[in-house]
Amino acid sequence: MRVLVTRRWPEAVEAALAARFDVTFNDGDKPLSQDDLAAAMGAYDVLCPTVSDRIDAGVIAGGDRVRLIANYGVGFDHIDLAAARAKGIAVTNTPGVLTDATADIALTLILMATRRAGEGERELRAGQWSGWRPTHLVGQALKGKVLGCVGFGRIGIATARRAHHGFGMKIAYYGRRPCEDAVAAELGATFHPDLNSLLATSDVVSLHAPGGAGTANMIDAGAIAAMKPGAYLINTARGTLVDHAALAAALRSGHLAGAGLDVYPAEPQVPAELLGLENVVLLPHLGSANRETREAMGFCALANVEAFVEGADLPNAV
Ligand code: 8YV
Repeated sequence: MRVLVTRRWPEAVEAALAARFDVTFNDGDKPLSQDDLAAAMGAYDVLCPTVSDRIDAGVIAGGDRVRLIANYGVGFDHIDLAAARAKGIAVTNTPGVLTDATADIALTLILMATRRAGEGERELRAGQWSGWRPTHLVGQALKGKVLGCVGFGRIGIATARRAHHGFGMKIAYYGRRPCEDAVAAELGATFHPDLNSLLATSDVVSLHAPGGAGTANMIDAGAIAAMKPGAYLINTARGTLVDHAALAAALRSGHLAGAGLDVYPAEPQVPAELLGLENVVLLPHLGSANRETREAMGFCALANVEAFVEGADLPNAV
């Protein structure tokens, strides 16, 4: 059983994988090229990609040996599922294990944006801090403000829990259907079946919808116009959800007070119009980046590979 892992994984997971399978880890900091990925389809039985690999129809057509694509990560919009399905290739992901880490980064961005922490750090490091004064870098409080979650799955709910129980925020959400009664009761969460209605009511909007064609540019110029003046936009989901030219315009005009982003449409490129703006916090896709989570993601992917080899039901088929 030949397995290709496209990036280096935490040591403990690599050791566990290497003990069971003939595994190749793509060494180095660079993702594999599209040609390398296509060639791998004919040379390996299992491919373990990450969000930085585009497993499109061209790659999938590259060979007939791969039978399982075990993604290291929960989002799978970088994998052409229809092309995989057409060739009978199973696809799995790693849900659940990165919920807390990603919700932590959502809160990091909410706090950094509303308390102007990035601006303050840049000012201090540039030697421009002139000392404490009552009007210096004054941000906004979270207590009593409305957090509007666009998407209310595991990560949306975990973000809302932190914001509500930890910071006293009120919770509203938009999604395909209302959440479980127990969650709604715990958080006092208000369901908005209409996106613009959620946007109009939220002081902080946090995106937790999957990427892909169905959600591309859902936060476009019209949606941003529907947001409350002085609101904040937070994105830890996928960059493709947002029209960044419209976001930059709203940040420049002051319609939005700020934004916090961890993801971008064509990573590692960051939309140039954002780089010069003080009121946006820009992180390099850190959502799942803590040691425990990255290990758990690896062991979750490994469990899927093992189940596949044993002919058992795949724990996380998508
Ligand atoms: C992962 C993510 O680190 O799981 C996801 O969907 O976006 C990340 O936080 C990344 O995808 C690794 O493949």
